[in-house]
Amino acid sequence: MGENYIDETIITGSEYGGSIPVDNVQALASKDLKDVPIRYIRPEIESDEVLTDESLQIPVIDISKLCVVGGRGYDDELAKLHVACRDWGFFQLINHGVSESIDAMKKVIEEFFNMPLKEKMKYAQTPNTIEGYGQAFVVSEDQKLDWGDMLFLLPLPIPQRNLRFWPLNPPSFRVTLDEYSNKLYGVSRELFKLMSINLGMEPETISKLYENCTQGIRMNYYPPCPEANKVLGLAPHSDATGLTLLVQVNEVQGLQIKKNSKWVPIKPIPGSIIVNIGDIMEIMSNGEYRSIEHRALVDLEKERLSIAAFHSPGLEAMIGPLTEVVKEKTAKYKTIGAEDYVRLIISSKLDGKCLIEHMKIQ
Ligand SMILES: O=C(O)CCC(=O)C(=O)O
Repeated sequence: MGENYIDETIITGSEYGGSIPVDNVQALASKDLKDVPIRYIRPEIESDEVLTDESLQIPVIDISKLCVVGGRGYDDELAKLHVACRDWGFFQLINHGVSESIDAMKKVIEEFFNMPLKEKMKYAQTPNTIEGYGQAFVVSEDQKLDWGDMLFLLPLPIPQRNLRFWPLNPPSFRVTLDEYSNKLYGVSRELFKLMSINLGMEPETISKLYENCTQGIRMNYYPPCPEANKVLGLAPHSDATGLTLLVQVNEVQGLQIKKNSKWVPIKPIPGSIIVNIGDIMEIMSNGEYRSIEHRALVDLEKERLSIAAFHSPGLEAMIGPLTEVVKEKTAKYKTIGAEDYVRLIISSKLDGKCLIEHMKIQ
């Protein structure tokens, strides 16, 4: 199994620690390397089984059919959403109505990563912060490294934004990210409503917990790699947060999810949002919905970019199975405060689904 990936946090500010600085991968990749440094090589991936059967794809949910309760196609699509959350933990969302924002965000993020290193380094992570430009959560000197750089920001809650890490270049970056954050938060709230209904609760039960949502947006840049089949852009992990909305920026594929111990390559529908259930949603649904391990591969010749928006309840929330879901059944997970949950993320050297194992009641 892969290395530690505390990749999605619900953390704000500096108090929870940061990442050990390592080489910029984009700069490394531009050096016409013959051999990739050993810290990026992952011998274990050679023996991983990857499904080549293209008919096995995650469900596609048309959210336009879910706008009017009881409207045409509503019941079928709602049932499909429930199956997607329960049996897959991943689905593609189409007709979401936020395409303009997504296109604008794709453009600014491509522009940002194409800028000279010196310009990007103005927004570099600083000791003890998780926001900024750099790499995700390197916690030891001998840890294997991902073949990718990222810019990670926390747009929500708004009062806690740290604009020091928000690029001023390209000039439209900040306004575009602000709009993107707002639109994607809106989509996540719609989904929470539908999931609440599917879990037999009042429509607002889940979204109320996300009123003070912590939203992290992680923009990933994976340069081409001369040994693409030996490295990983992002090692296997499940998202520690509630719900992730992921957008692939260009046409280069690389996302794979784990299903029945095999890796399934995902083919994003152009314009779609890939949605996945995070650990918090698995816990709150008492295991009815599952967070799924996934990873990102890189390409031999082309760069790949993606944008992941992670949504978690505010720090005042309790993380545990919802009483409305548990009813007379047994709670399968512990209940702890969101701040303690964050500390649990940070203090464990996570491996795959290790965090959720800590939360399970044995
Ligand atoms: O690049 C991708 O497709 C996956 C990104 C991802 O899983 C993440 O940022 O946590």
